[in-house]
Amino acid sequence: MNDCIFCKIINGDIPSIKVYEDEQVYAFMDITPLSKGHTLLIPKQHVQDLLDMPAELASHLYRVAPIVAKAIYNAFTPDGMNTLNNNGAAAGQTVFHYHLHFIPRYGEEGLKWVWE
Ligand code: IU
Repeated sequence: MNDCIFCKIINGDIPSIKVYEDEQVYAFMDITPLSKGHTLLIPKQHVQDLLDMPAELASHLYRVAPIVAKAIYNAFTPDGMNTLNNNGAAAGQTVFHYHLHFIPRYGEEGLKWVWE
């Protein structure tokens, strides 16, 4: 999709820090991280949200999710991690290309819910 910022990241038109890539998905560091190591995993195919995602693609993306999570644990050694995705503006979605957030949590900060 021409005006989609995440499609531009996948195409390399906008730079990003890559965490993982294969034929179907791409993971990169969030540009405004909620915590150290905040990463997004996205399908290369433009899919607006979870409701728009073909089952096979969802299956592949969630097969990759533990690989991304382990890479973040290895690199940043957090104490815990939230994984979540927002679907629709009412749910807080601001970029309308599906993305799964990986938000590492550290010590006492891990007990606070910072999604406000
Ligand atoms: P949301 O679930 O749609 O609210 O999350 C969008 C995320 O995309 C948010 O964490 C942004 O910081 C992130 N992001 C990014 O990493 N790079 C960008 O160029 C833009 C948003 I625009």
